[in-house]
Amino acid sequence: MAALIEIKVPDVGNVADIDVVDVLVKPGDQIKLEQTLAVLETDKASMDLPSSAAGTVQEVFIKPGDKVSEGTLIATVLASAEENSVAKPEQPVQEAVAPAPAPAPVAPASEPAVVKPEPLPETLTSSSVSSAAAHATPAVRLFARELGVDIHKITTGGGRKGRILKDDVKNFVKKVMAEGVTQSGSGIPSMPAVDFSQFGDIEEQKLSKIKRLTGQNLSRVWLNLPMVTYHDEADITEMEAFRVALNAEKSKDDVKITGLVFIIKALVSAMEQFPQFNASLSADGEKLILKKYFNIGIAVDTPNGLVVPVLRDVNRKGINELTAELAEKSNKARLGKLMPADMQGGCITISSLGGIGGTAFTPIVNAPEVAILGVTRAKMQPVWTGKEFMPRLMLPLDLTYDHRVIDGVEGARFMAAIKQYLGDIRRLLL
Ligand code: CAO
Repeated sequence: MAALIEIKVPDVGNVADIDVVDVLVKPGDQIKLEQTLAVLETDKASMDLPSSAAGTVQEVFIKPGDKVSEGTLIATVLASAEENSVAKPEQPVQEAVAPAPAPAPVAPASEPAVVKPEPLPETLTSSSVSSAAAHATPAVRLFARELGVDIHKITTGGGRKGRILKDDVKNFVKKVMAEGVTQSGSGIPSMPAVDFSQFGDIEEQKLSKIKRLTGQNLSRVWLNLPMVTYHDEADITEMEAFRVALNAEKSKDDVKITGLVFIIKALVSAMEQFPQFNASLSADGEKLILKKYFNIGIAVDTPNGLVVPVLRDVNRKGINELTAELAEKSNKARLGKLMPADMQGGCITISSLGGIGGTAFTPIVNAPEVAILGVTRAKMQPVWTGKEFMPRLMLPLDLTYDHRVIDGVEGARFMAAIKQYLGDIRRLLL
């Protein structure tokens, strides 16, 4: 014969308004005697509320966030006489109240209040809680809650009969955090979704594949590399005069030489002088892989997003050859005709915004390269020679480097070398 048993909060020792932090059963669940129905928490202790009856849960009257006191109705359980030696099936419902045993506090009253944890990755706290009570002591449950871990997500425990131990909780956190780092590149909390339509009209535009991939790569680099950007200016007055003279010799249909080609040559000469800039850090971070080839990536703006074709063996090529190659590769890039091989094997990238403007910016290293050179618009400036102000064409340069590989002083010396080559391009011949 079955009877409906009301399960109430027992005498908890003069404490009222206890927080319900977890409810572990729902209507329809089959529960055993002593199975934990809910987890309660005061500011001093956490306690499991065991069932005083076995049977089928009919109704649950509390939810996480509620406050309960002695006598608060927790749930009703339909218990059969066979299942339930504690319940008295012959008693009427109203009289069949079987108070649960007093829950055992897990922390002494003198312990500090439980600190509410910061939100953790969803994988740790997911609310898809199984109704089965996890097999763990209240102390381990408290520990899990302090870390923001939903203990029901730990499927196997290392203790006797699969009991979840503190070490199981720690291992679970380590595993989830490691997975989070691999998946998102950071393990940092994700940005909240915002419904912008609540503020006005909006239109959704799908990102191009290039933009999405570039975004992922840039985020990965941003989070993995400690980057420093160093700014300086090169005096390109003479270089510009030479460039203008060279272009004047060209016929109308020839591709014109842009300042970028000289910058590429100057960069490579500086890389020859400072080999640590023509290098990559090994994946384990233990070795520097020095490259004996000089391939320069050029960031090219295209309608689909940013792409970086690579000019190969720049040290062996002259200004005219590089001019033709830059024009060909940047055209191919804009037409979306670059092959993967055209974009591989770069040693350092140049990001030039000089055609547009700007005074400085902080480009992001195109890892596994260790540096990137940013270029903005050259402009005539009065430069003090020690005796007088002279009008000089000054080119702003921005060198971002991976600080794990390049020291600040090396960065400054490398930039000084680039400036020297650009300031007197005859040095490129040396
Ligand atoms: N200062 C002053 N003028 C400059 C200059 C500079 N630093 N750089 C270029 N110019 C001038 C050029 O001389 C040219 O002038 P004319 O039209 O009078 O000949 C004009 O600006 C346009 O140059 P350009 O940009 O077409 O040519 P480029 O060789 O300098 O650059 C390329 C080629 C492919 C790098 C460029 O077209 C481009 O795509 N730039 C964008 C790069 C980019 O998106 N970077 C990513 C930033 S975010 O990481």
